[in-house]
Amino acid sequence: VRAYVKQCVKRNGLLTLSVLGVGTGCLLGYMLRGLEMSSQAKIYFSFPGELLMRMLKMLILPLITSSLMSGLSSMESKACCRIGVLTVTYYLWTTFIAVVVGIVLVLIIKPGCGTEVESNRLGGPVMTSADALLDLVRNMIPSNLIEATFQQYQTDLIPLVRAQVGSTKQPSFVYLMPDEENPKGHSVLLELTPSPDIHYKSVPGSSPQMNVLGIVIFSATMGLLLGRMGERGMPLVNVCQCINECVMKIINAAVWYFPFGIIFLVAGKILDMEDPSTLGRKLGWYTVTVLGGLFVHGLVLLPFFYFLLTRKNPFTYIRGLLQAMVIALATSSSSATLPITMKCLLENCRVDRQIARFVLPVGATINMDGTALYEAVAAIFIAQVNEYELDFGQLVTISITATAASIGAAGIPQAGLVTMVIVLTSVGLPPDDITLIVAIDWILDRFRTMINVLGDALAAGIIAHLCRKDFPTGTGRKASELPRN
Ligand code: DAS
Repeated sequence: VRAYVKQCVKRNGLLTLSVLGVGTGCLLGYMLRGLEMSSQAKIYFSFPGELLMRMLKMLILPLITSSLMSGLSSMESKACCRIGVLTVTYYLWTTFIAVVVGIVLVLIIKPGCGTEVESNRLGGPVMTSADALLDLVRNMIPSNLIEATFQQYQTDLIPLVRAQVGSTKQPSFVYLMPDEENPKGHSVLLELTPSPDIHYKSVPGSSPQMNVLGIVIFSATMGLLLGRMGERGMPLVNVCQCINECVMKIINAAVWYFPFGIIFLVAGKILDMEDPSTLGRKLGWYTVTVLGGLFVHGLVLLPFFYFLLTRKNPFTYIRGLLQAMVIALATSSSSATLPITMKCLLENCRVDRQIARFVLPVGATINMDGTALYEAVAAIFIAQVNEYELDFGQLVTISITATAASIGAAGIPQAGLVTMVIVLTSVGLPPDDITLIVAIDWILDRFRTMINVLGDALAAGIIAHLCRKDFPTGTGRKASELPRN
């Protein structure tokens, strides 16, 4: 009985505390909104939440590199290819389905028709979707790994940068930063150039975002090559396995801080948000459409695919993922949630370690069903607000570019807002019309991140089941029971 109670507290106690953390954070945030805190006070208040984000981000790089390199190096090549093809096919298929769900819902509900939403267009040159799509390829091949660890290439924001800083030169790196002077205003865009005259100031609570896609591509390539080096590669494989085990131990220790950090992370966000009552009038039906689409895709279609392909109860599996989904809701970053998703998969869902190590890092980077659905809905919503009739060909273009944009979106807060430029420009819509939906984006971002994480984790369970013959360890066994490989 003692062991069961201990296990129950370990698995559910943390989840309960995390859910209570989100609730307490919402309550605290609303209570403090009336106090009109100074921006400095807000930075101090949000500090415990910032520590939570930094703990999670700190683990992303060692987790992804060690997981992919140790996971792929121990797979034999045929199984590796089979899993790779199966994984990417499944990801593309579910992302496309998510986009179709979004398009059908937004065409039925028509949230943008008759909606009075002011758009403070910044003007400036229209960014072609080719530039943004080129970002996708640039980020796959980082010019050097140190830079990739700290910076993600983003030209999508050039029109906004030019409009705000009057710059005419081509910025190389652009980041959305909180505006210190006007915390309620939209972000200040800073620009980095690779030349020595970098005029970059670190703003508390924000930091350059990692180019996870580049890290994943490099680590997967290294893992495949290591696997073919036989004994010669074993020293590095062992190092990766040790790093991976240490990262999982750090996660097990850090998770008990999370409920406390979540309170201040959520409360800090609520302190800054626009008055919900004004948002409700302007963007109510848009929010309903996005949340409705995420619900249909995440809690109806994906579980149905899981049942169809594994003949197992999807909701038992999803119950094991609740901790990761709560962290996704609190952090709105699937990359930052990755360590917890990995922990849930191995300990609660008992997915084969090798499969989890490969499918999850790739999924957290390129599989974003929630983001794809959101970008399709947002683009058509913006077209409706502009009374711009989209024909069938343009809807097909939106479905393709929303899928591509979600692949290119990093697993960081509001990444989907940035890559939406690809979708808008692909059908001739003004890219800076994203200002129509910025105010509500931070809430919707949390829910679409939750669906992104859920989609990655369900994919790992499906792939593990379909490839169980390739792995004698099979699924359903505790990670600790798996042979050390
Ligand atoms: N916040 C992103 C993520 O981490 C999703 C998005 O911005 O659309 O998955």
